[in-house]
Amino acid sequence: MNIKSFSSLTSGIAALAVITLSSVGTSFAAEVPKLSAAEQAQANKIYFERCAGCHGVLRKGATGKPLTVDITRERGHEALRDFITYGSPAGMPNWGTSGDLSKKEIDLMAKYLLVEPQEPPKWGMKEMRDSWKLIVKPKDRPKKKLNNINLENAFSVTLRDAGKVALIDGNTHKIAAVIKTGYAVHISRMSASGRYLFVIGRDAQVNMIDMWMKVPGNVAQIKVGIEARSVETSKFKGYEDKYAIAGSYWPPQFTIMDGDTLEPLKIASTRGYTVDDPAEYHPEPRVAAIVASHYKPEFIVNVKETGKILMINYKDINNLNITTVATERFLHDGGFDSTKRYFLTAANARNTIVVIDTKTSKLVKLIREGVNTTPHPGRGANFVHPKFGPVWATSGLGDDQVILIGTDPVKHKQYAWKVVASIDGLGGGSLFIKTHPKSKNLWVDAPLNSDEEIYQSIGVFDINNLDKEIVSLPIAKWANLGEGAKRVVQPEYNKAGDEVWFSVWNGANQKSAIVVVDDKTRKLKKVIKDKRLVTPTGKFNVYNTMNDVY
Ligand code: DHE
Repeated sequence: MNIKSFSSLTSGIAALAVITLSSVGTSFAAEVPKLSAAEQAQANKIYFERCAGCHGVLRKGATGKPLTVDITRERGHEALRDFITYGSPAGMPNWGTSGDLSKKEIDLMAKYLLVEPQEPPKWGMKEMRDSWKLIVKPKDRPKKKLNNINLENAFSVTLRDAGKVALIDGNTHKIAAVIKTGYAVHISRMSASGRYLFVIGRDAQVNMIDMWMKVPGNVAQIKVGIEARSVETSKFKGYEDKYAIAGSYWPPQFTIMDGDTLEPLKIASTRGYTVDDPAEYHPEPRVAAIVASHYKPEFIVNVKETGKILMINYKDINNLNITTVATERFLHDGGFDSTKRYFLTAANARNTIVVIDTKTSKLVKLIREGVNTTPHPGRGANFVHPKFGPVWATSGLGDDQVILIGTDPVKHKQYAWKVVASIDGLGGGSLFIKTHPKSKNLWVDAPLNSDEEIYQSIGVFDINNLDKEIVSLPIAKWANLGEGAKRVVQPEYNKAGDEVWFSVWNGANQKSAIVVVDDKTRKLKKVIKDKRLVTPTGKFNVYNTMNDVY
């Protein structure tokens, strides 16, 4: 395989599709199907879009089960086909009965899983530099803000299948700009000053958007790999806006970039031994969540498959000092406690919450007792419980429980780093939970639940009265969009904490919307509808994101 031939490829899918062509026509064991070049390319595309996130590029498993050929060949074509069609209560989506994949596509994927996975190409400094575009040099950028958008209350909204973000003014509820980003765009993060917005696509394209431009737009762009999910910026005092970091799923590595230009400065591999077994070398330890420490010049990087958290000190960028904390495997997402000193993150396939002290760069605790099944916090939700004091909450994918963990080791020592309560949420298949320091509400979604009434609604608790049953609000109904799945996903507050926004996530050819609810009355305030709002999912309020308010 010739690496040079990939340097011009712009999307991960294309790269994944091309690399397997060389394997077509090679002989496999008799029972292993032979796929044509076109079938391989199509299956690669589907696998990248639908499967790789949970099962891994090399199919070694993480949130999803391993799909290596020793396992798939044992299962056989029919069992694989049925599993893909109907899904499982453990969280495998029902790709067939949901209508997402056709019978023909499922048959192809069942065959594809019987064929040995191919390793995608590497993506090093040369490929990165070739992909790097400095669209507007720092010296040519505005010297002051040139637009009327209330930037601190703007929202960057992921338009997943459009490969764009919409910048919505939180005061007027109007779309201020729609900006092209990477493929199947995933999350947005802010620079510490709030001037620059960083967006990462699943194809590992990072876009840097200048919010001071008359119409905010891209000033730099780079591809840090072939598949990625996370991006963050330096936030420690004295290093504001200095560096950006992006974690890749493939190749398994992280890249530190110049915070003004996205010029790639340092790449480091995350390959290594797992925390379970010092003899188990993992070839694909993907980078999941990244947060920026407020206590030290450090990035905190979750390495999913090895179960290690890297505290990367960026003080001396040429001599990176990395503290490796052994925790638990399959690290996914997480966020800070209300003091921003402790990082709480889910090793979700191990039903564990890991607590890291960012001041000492040490593990505080692996919390297992009382943790819900497959916790999925997003960044979690912080509030003061009447009895337990400050707590951090998460919902989960595998059951309907919302768990509260005490986070105050000084004044509420007896509750610190323990699951102090587990309460009935809206349902399993929950992805995100949110509150705001000024609010008395705790909002919980369940977009991956199998019950339509549940996945089209949002649940809300009164944080001073958590014994009272959760109240369900029919957000998708309020949006009145016509046909489609209309999954309600990710609550996000405005800066003032008096409005909460929800995405009503429909198919790419169907109508979607953002629903704004008055936080105090829990009544509908506004439905933002616009044909440009294609598949809205995550929303990132500028002020809350730059200050880690959640
Ligand atoms: Fe995400 C955060 C990975 C599917 C919406 N998602 C994250 C993070 C990771 C991750 C590692 C934490 C980033 C950070 O904090 O630095 N997501 C993955 C996957 O691997 C997975 C399961 C499968 C895949 O193939 O990508 C996946 N994610 C999804 C979706 O399908 C969602 C619901 C819709 C979408 O837009 O793709 C989705 N993920 C989000 C959102 C966040 C996120 C909105 C940020 C939440 C926050 O509050 O910070």
